[in-house]
Amino acid sequence: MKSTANILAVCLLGSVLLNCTSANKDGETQVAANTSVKEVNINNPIITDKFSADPAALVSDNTVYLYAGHDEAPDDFNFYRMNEWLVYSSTDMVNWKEHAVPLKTTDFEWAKGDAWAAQVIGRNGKFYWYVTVEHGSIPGKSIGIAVADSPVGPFKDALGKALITNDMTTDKTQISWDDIDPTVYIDEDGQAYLYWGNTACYWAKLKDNMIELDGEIHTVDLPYFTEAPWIHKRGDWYYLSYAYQFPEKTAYAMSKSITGPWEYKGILNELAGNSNTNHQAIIEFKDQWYFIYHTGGIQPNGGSFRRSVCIDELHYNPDGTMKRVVMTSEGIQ
Ligand code: FUB
Repeated sequence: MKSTANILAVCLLGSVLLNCTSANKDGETQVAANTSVKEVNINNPIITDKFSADPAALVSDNTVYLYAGHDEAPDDFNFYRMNEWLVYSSTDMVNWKEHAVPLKTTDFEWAKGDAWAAQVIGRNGKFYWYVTVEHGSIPGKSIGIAVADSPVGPFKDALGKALITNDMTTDKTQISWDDIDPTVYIDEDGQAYLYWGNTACYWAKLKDNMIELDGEIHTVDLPYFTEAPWIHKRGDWYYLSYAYQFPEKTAYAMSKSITGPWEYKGILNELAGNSNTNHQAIIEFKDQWYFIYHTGGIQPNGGSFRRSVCIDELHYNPDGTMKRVVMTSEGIQ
């Protein structure tokens, strides 16, 4: 992967940073322009030696851990081929260190592949990784949980079976791939919530042990919900961002409670170029908010099934709504 800069762009910072007025020997006034050159690195995508997708991020101990699925589809194969997840860490959002592959679909004996979107959360010194995989015996996608003592693993199956299987939601949606894309949030009172879904957006409480549901599965109505819910909180607002329509944009809703009602607020990020998915994660780190997503930005073969994680800044309006993301090549400097 790339650490700081692999491509260097040099830009003149407005050309003139400081104009100095001085008198020459004839007494005429001259204006001398002091120009300054600022180096700008092309930091998006942040990983360039392999394809990476469906980012999720965790802040722990002054470090950001970035988790992604590994897009392994060959150039002539136009669907997802994903067998493992990846983990990277950074203390500045610019330089990323790759760690050993922390989790594969084969680590779940009951699963038969498809390392789709996932998210890690810490609780009581353990790190719980909620993953999407194809179930081996119950047709359809499912959600499993891995656990580790460190954010970089090693992770192992926490439950020995799926937490969510397709047959648990067929009363709500008939498709077999609706139980995907888990996002987890622990509220201030310690109650943990799992949101997930494709076509329908589901949520349920988790028990304190983080590996069992605590109550029934609910559905949230969101305009054009496709998939990829992500919950975050800023101040007293909860935010539920998600992939909207298909090809996907990112949209979001806000609420004063994690259980809703959610008020739709509009589009947060535009189509991710030549990738028909966009899959966002949102975190705050060292007083700056970040929007982490994927594009098909690595050429010539990047695209919907060979995606790459990118990061840009996220900003808010005074009323708490989020400003539309500006996807950049420069990323975080
Ligand atoms: O990577 C496989 C699937 O594509 C994810 O689960 C979705 O969010 C979409 O990005």
